[in-house]
Amino acid sequence: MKKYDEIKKVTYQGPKSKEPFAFKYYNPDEIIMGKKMRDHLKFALSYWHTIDYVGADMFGGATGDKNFNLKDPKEIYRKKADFAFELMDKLDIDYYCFHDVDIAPEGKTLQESLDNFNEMVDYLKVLQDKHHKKLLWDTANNFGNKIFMAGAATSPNADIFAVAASKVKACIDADIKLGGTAYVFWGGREGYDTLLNTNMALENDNLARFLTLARDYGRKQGFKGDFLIEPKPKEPTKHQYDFDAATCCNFLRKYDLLKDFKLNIEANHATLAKHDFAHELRVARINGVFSSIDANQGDMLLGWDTDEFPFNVYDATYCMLEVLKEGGFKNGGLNFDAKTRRQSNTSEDILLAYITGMDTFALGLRIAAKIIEDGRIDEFKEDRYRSYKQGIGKKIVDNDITFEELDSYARGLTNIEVESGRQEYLQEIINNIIFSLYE
Ligand code: XUL
Ligand code: CO
Repeated sequence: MKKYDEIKKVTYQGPKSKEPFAFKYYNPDEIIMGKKMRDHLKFALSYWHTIDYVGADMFGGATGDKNFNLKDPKEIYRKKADFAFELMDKLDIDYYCFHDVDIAPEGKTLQESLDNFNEMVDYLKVLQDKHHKKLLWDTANNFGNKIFMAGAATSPNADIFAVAASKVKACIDADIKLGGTAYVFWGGREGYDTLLNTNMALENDNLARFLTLARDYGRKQGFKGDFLIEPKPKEPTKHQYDFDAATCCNFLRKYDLLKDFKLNIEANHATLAKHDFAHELRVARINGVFSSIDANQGDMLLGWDTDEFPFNVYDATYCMLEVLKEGGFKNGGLNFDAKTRRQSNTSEDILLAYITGMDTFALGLRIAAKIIEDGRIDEFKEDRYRSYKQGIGKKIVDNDITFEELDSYARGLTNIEVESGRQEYLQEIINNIIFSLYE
């Protein structure tokens, strides 16, 4: 197998290619349903695992090294940034995203950390202009440092609320400077482990206060993008407040934040909440809060957040079907943790993880487009609800009926038939489209 340095650019070679460092399905400038694949997919490189993760798990330390034989922390982070943009060039990825602590070393004080961060933001600006890349979103890591052990906005200590605000403020400023189109709040440790020590009402109100203050600051500074919540049901806390898409919608509605906040749906978080990935996307869509996707998948047998690079074609297909039905990404995109496995500890593995993930979603897009063009699934669904197009059904959806009228209508019914849902037929259609795609 070729070495990382030998691979200058990963190009599309089509499904018959056996070249490991080539796309088999992702052809960035190919038009599908009137749009380039790159614009449908809006791939974003996620900094954290790609650039910083070195294979450590709960039972052992690093298996890789991302310090590039350097000692000075500032030099290391500059080199990491160079590496990130080199990767984006090789993979033809247009966007990236990061946490504050991913891009710069943490200092001994908050002030020192902010200075390091701002210095690196300026460096990223130089790199993104030089490499013609765009920031999709950034976020503050308000969960790693021990001061956040009891949460950030939901910490029982108000000083921590202030520290968290200072970090988010710096990230919003950076987002504006780098032209990001979204800002992400993943809950981190905003949740609890036991009700015995938790004032849930105050913590929820404070979380809403924090998001409102961040929104007000961002808008005042001219940020026009989406503020995003990334739902997750558990991990690190036993119960995360942003449990799933429906819970987040309720929260946003209760605190009057729906105008500015949408969701960043992560595949692995959906399954941790015992939902399909597509379920979470659909809930977001029907509530008008779909924006962006964190595409790494989980492992159903493990049951924790494995953040694995995506290779499940069915999930990617149903995901891209939701994205197409939504009319595509607007301020959001599709970011990858693409966390290589602990045993995959080389730069080649990072490329291979991205190639597999991007090809999986490219294939998902191609299949989803075919499902729409084929039309059988949509036709079936449309026909299944035809009773709401006329007569009593039409009156129901037009809100033009009373319970008394329904009662007298129902008493007059003599022959009621509920038709088969035909799930078997529909699943066969999906398989048929998938497996005849390259015949
Ligand atoms: C954690 C997770 C985060 C967010 C950004 O489970 O998914 O990396 O995507 O904070
Ligand atoms: Co995520």
